[in-house]
Amino acid sequence: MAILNILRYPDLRLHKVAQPVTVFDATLRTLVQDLTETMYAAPGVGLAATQVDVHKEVIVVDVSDRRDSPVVLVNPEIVEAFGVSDIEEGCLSVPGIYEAVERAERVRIRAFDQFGKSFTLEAQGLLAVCIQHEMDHLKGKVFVEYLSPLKQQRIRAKLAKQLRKSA
Ligand code: GNR
Ligand code: NI
Repeated sequence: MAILNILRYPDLRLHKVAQPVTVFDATLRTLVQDLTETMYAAPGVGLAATQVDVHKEVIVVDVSDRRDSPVVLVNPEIVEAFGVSDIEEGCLSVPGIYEAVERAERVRIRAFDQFGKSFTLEAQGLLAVCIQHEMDHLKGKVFVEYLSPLKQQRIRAKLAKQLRKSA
C-alpha cells in the first residue's frame, strides 16, 4: 500500500482524459488500494485516478461517517440522472476552495468493480454529487471550470500565492 501524491490545479495533467480499463489484474487492484489509502489519508470523500496522474477510468468514494464503506467504480457510466443539486464542493486538487456547482440530485451508475464484476448503483445527495465530481476528473475536468471566469482567475491567484508561501 502507498499514499500517492495528489496533483494540484492548475497542473495540466489534471486535464488528461482517462482511458477505460480493459484488464482487471493485480496492477488495477494495487491502484485501487493505493487510491483508497490516499483518499482516507487526505482526507477526502472521493478520489479519481487522474488526480494521482494515472489516466485510467478508476474512482473510489466513501461518504460514510465511519469511513469504512469505500465504493470502487471502474469505467463508470451515468445511465440515468434526475433533479438538480447545488451543494458546495471542494477538491483535493484545489485545496481551500469551496464553491457550489450544479449537478444532478440522483444518478444511476453502471460500473465494474476491481474484479471486473459489473454492477449498478443508485446514488443521491453527497454520494451522487461526489461521483459526478470524480467522473469529471476522468474527463479532465476540474470543478472550478464551472465557475465564472472572474472566480477562476481569483482561484488561480489564491493558489499561486499558497504555492509561493509553501516554497
Ligand atoms: O473530499 C472531497 N469532498 C467533496 C465535497 C463535495 C463534493 C465533492 C467532493 S470530492 C472531494 C475529494 C476530491 O477532490 N475528489 O476528486
Ligand atoms: Ni476533486
